[in-house]
Amino acid sequence: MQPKKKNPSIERSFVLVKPDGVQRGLIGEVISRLESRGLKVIGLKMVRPSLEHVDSHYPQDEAWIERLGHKGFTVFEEYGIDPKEYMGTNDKKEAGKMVRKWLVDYLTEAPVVAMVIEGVHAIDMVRKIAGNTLPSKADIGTIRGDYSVDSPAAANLEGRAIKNIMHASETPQEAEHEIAHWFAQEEIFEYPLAHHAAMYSKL
Ligand code: IDP
Ligand code: MG
Repeated sequence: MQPKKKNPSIERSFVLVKPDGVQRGLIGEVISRLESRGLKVIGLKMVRPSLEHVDSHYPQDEAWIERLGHKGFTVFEEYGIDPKEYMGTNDKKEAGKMVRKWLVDYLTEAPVVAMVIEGVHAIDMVRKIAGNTLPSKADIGTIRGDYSVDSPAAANLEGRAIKNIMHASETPQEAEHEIAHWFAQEEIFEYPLAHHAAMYSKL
């Protein structure tokens, strides 16, 4: 098996508080949940992104688009909903394309807060703190599970993206692309966190 990352102790992830998170006053809650687990904020800003900027934030490849269509279909299958009746297609790629368009519209509805997060296993840790993509499936105790119950069963019927408070990089490759896409080198800061000595060093 290929190693997942070279040095998980100084991994970087990219986080966005999405428009619903900003509009619901959850910026502080998201940051606080990341910080309280020992993750370090090394870049932070509020942005009103353009459609083009959000469009090139998300992958364009067919496999990713099909996966996006697939996520909703899993819920439809579970509840015996016919995707064709619900959103006009049985094709995952076609559904994925529709969802991607809704997603780009959603992320440009209001300002977002972009962050670079650093720490031990930062990518997997941030995903764990965020919870499942679909809030209806996210565990209680995760941000998405605690602050939403949205589901493809509601969103796809209305022709909109699932509102799930935050975005978090899924892989080191995604993180690298997203950090470079949203942050200039000089907007990322190196500094020591006082409590890291207590958390990680040999006493
Ligand atoms: P992630 O945000 O957990 O990484 P992705 O699969 O990368 O999940 O999907 C990107 C975003 O697309 C999700 O966060 C959510 O806002 C939206 N989304 C995913 N699946 C659906 C769907 O079936 N209907 C509507 N929106 C969706
Ligand atoms: Mg993703």
